Amino acid sequence: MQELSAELIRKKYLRDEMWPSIFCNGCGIGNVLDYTLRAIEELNLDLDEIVFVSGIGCSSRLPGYINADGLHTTHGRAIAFATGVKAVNPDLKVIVFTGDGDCAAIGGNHFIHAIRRNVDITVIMVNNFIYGMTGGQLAPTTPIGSRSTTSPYGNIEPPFDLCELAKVIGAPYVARWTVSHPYRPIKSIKRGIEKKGFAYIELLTPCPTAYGRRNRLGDIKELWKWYDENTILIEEYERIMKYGSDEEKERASKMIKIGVFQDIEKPEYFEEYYKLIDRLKEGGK
Ligand SMILES: Cc1ncc(C[n+]2csc(CCOP(=O)(O)OP(=O)(O)O)c2C)c(N)n1
Ligand code: SF4
Repeated sequence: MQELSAELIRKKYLRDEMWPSIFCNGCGIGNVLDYTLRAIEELNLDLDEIVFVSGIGCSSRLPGYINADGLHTTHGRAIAFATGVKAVNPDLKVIVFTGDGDCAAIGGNHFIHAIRRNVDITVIMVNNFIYGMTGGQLAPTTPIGSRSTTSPYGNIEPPFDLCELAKVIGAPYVARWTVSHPYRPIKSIKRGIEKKGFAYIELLTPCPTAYGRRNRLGDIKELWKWYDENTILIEEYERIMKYGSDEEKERASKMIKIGVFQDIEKPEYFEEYYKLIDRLKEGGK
């Protein structure tokens, strides 16, 4: 496998006519695209085997940049469309790009039911803690105390932890990383694509324009550093909660857990569905 330079990625995977991108300086969404394409390259997949699906939002613009079949659908409905694609083309790999608003607010119902059914899709959720595209409204993931256009005095709503939610509903693969380090997101995206069943990969992604600026998280460099300083590996969190001092526990409890939350095997919905159809065709009940 050849080393993938940015130039090679562009030639092999991207639509030239879509350049330059709409993303602001310092936005992490381009990294999400980069890591996804590197995962695809490492898995040696052909773009013809994949369909990219998204809703509406800055992050949902991603399928438009890839030289592959894609569906840029309606806000919140990416997972519903992806389920439809998988239903009629079970051999295709279906990758969803969705924002935290798209996935957890208007799209929350699709999220929980696709996991409950265990539909074989890979959902890459770009969590920037905010509605980026529409100028910075509160999302169900906005941390307590954070400012947005609709919480100008600080958010008082407890946020969803979508990894914990996906885990308890039973998603076979659940992971969260920050985009500030490429290796672990790429590894998780590969694992997610290979997983038979619903894979949820959440990438904490800086949005300097709608979130960082309003919450005074500093310039782009400081903002990206914030993600390293405010996240903790699950294993480290658990170690501290068991053996750490009160001070360490207090500090760890304020951090966002990153890592692999779940990696299990279970029956996939459309495999079961087509087995049932075959049984009925053979005259079974
Ligand atoms: C049915 C519907 N409701 C609201 C909107 C307006 N809208 C467009 S994008 C968006 C939120 C985007 O936030 P998120 O999904 O987190 O993506 P980001 O832009 O942050 O990547 C909203 C509310 C819409 N397009 N359609
Ligand atoms: S508004 Fe935020 S999420 Fe949207 S492109 Fe700009 S930095 Fe990225």
